[in-house]
Amino acid sequence: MDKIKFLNLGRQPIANRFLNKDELENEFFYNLSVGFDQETGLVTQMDYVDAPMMFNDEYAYRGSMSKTMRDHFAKFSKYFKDNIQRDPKVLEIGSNDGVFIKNWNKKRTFAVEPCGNFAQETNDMGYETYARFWDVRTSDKILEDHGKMDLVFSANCMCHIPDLDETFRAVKNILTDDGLFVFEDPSLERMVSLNSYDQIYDEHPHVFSIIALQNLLNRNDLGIVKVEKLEVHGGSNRVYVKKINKANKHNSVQNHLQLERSVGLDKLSVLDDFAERVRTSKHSLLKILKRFKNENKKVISYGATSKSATIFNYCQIGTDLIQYITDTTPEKQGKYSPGMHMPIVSPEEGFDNSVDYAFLGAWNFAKEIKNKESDFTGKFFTHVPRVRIL
Ligand code: JHZ
Repeated sequence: MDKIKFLNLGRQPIANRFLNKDELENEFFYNLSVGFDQETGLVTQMDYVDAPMMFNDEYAYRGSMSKTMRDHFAKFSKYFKDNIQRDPKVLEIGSNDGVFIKNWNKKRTFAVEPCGNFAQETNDMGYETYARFWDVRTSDKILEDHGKMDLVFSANCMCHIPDLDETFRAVKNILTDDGLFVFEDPSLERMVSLNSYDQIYDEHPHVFSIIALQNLLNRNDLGIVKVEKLEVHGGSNRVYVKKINKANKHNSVQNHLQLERSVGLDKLSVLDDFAERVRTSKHSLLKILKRFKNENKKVISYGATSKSATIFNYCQIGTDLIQYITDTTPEKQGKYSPGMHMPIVSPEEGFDNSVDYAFLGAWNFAKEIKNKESDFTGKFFTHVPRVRIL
């Protein structure tokens, strides 16, 4: 790849590695900088963290923690069964805690999940799960065991895999001739327009534009047939893909490509401007936090997200500015946040009306959180699309 660097987010930890007290001393850090691949238009990190450092038996993120995501996958599964195929043979790549596959037939649904703790969990639920990384060897193995798949689905996983050529070849290998490959990941267009640079962390080596995906898929004999704009995870795209000889394009593909070209996502200068806005966002966030501190306010963060690991480490925000973080995930509670070592507590313990300001670490669930916390007398604040109190 011929990458040109446009953004440096500094020294960063493993974003989903929540630490015990005795682990604080020896934490792993790397430099997070982001580049633009001139050949494909892919926005991608300059250096990738080794996958087993991030995805292992201690992986803490649970996709089913939010009602928004549970409903989101149930809705897509119903749509697919009602409109495309009633009882397809399904493979999910990156099944996490089963939030997607639990909507499907146990006998005809298979999963790949490299984090052993979650592979065990979905195997126990009755879905045969291969505890390994997705590549051509894994694809060959599943092909041998179960044959080709009508639907290959993947949510928030394709953008986690550095080698996209191998990844897409492995998908093509296991798809039936008329099969659909559907995946969803955060959108570059939304990240740039919302200034949500926190979409970038170790687990997200790439942030996808449709322009780049089209280049990468086509060179692996796959073609995009449809693109849907999604509101989840701060703005994502759901991309429908078929083998290239079956890939009749829906209008949405051209519309998305046109939108991205009009914004200039195929130009480095647009990404340089974005990087400048990221630096401005950092200064504004630090300014408002210092103001709260001078006013003796109680400030916490809501949701120990991977995204907030990027923000807190890039802006060097620690317990002097934000006292602690609340999160509903049992695996994160009682631990310390990556890099800046802020304590994580349950909402029952840490979220009440003694809090003056709560930073929305999980800003992508703002609606769900505001509904749930309607009795909160303090205020939420966020950095998207600019630093502001809600
Ligand atoms: P959330 C993860 O990113 C990592 P993160 C991963 N790389 C990815 O791509 C995306 O997910 C999809 C908590 N919470 O989903 C639960 C509350 O405490 O924004 C979660 O820990 N109260 C796989 O970590 C976190 O916030 C609530 O009411 O940035 C949300 O994490 C709600 C709704 C959530 O993803």
